Amino acid sequence: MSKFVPRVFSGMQPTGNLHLGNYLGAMLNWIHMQDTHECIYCVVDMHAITVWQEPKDLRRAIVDVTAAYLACGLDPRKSIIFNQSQVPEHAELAWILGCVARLGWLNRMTQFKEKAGKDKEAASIGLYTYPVLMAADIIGYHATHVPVGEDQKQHLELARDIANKFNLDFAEAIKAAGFEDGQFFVAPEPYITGPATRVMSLRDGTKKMSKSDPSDLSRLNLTDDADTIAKKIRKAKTDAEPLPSEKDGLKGRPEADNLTGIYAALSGETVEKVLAQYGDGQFSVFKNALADLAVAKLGPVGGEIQRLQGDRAYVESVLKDGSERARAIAAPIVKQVREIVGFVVS
Ligand code: AQP
Repeated sequence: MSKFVPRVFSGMQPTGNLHLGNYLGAMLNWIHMQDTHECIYCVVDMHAITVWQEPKDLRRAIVDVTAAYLACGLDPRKSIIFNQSQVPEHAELAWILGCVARLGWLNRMTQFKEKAGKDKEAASIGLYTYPVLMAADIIGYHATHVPVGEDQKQHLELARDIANKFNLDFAEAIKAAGFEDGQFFVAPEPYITGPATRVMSLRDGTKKMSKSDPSDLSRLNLTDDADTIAKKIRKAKTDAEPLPSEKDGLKGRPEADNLTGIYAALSGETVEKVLAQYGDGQFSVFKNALADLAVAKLGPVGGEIQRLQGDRAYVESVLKDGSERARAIAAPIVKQVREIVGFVVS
């Protein structure tokens, strides 16, 4: 049995409004895990600045994303909710882990390649080292489980590699510090599960739904009103064929596959059942039903986000309290890291 207490850590970037992909891919698991685990949920503002953010927009986005966390059902009495930059141990540990991680490991990260695009020379160094900060976020709390969407799988594997290499590189010092099994860091387990671990763009079924997509029509934001949700679903790209009645018929049809998956995830039904009901019928009938369902599920969340955005003082108090509680966990762990790597700690 592991000596590490089960502990959940995850985060989202305040780079815009939370969307359906964030909600189905990560947030639903976050909410459920609050009842079974000690949970730490972070607004990762230091990750956000790996691409340019207007300071006043960033400040507002941090509050807005926190409001969305709370509106979705994260409860500050059950979970620690905070913004990353208020706990300086994240940055300090990222530096140390950056000296453990290998260049070759980072060179393999596909998200950097996608985000940096053709002009890699112009990308920030932070965008390149982003996965090392993410490793520090997680292992700096000895977190054992990380609920994320499918797109984060590779970064999680890197966090595991960094944790294991640290344990190996410093095995003697770790034992000398009293960890007889040589395990200082725990290699965190990705928790990628649920009906929609990869929600795709409404404009292109081969691209993931993302906050940073320049087209707002590509995503359903949790703050969209009923008319906007209905409009986006009506305009969602589809192909010329009707929906198939069997799951096999979705192969090679990314948009139909995505919309069916979204319906199934929101309704709690299987894809087979959705296709049995809407297969062979007109796409417009299915889209109307999907719009009604999305409005019913997301509408109340959007209303609550708006209410909380009007109570900025409360939202900021949640972050302040959460940051103090987070720091109380991270600071002793990072202090031990300083000792293990050989710094003089006075
Ligand atoms: N489309 C998605 N489907 C399922 N899960 C998703 N996640 C993000 N998009 C999807 C999961 O949500 C959590 C927060 O991720 P993020 O803050 O990196 O969100 P984002 O929307 O991907 O943000 P950006 O700023 O737009 O980044 P890029 O441009 O990289 O996509 C994570 O658990 C993620 O897996």
